[in-house]
Amino acid sequence: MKNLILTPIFAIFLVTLTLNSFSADCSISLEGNNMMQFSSTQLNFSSSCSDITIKFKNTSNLAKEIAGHNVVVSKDSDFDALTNMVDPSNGMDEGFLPSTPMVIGKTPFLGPNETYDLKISTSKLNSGQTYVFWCSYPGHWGIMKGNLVLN
Ligand SMILES: [Cu+2]
Repeated sequence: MKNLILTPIFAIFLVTLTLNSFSADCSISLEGNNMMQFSSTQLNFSSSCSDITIKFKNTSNLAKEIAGHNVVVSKDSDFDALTNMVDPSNGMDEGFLPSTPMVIGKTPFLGPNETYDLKISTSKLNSGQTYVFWCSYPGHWGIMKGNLVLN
């Protein structure tokens, strides 16, 4: 009698476990809006992913030259050094940032309704380390900043 009850429960548990591993969070959508806000302040990816993708869309109606949005991924401990390197002379496609290993991944500045899939190999990320994603448009990163973690 005991087995008759436990077997279906165990079967449901196994199915749930299998479905979860297939739907592991390896790709997450993110938007930047007119109010200088990201749609999330926390991005949780699964450490089982070989790479992660941030599917970014700028939903603002402001031209990228006036207030573009992008996504930069770095260690939180490199954030201050990187914001000090922001210089428009580096160009919009580079997010105003120079080439530096402190940038783990970045997108160009996007204008209204533009999208960009930022893919990062998880070999560049450690579980338990605090990473941040932020917009490198001058004046934006005070608000447009969130945490990225591998769980
Ligand atoms: Cu921005």
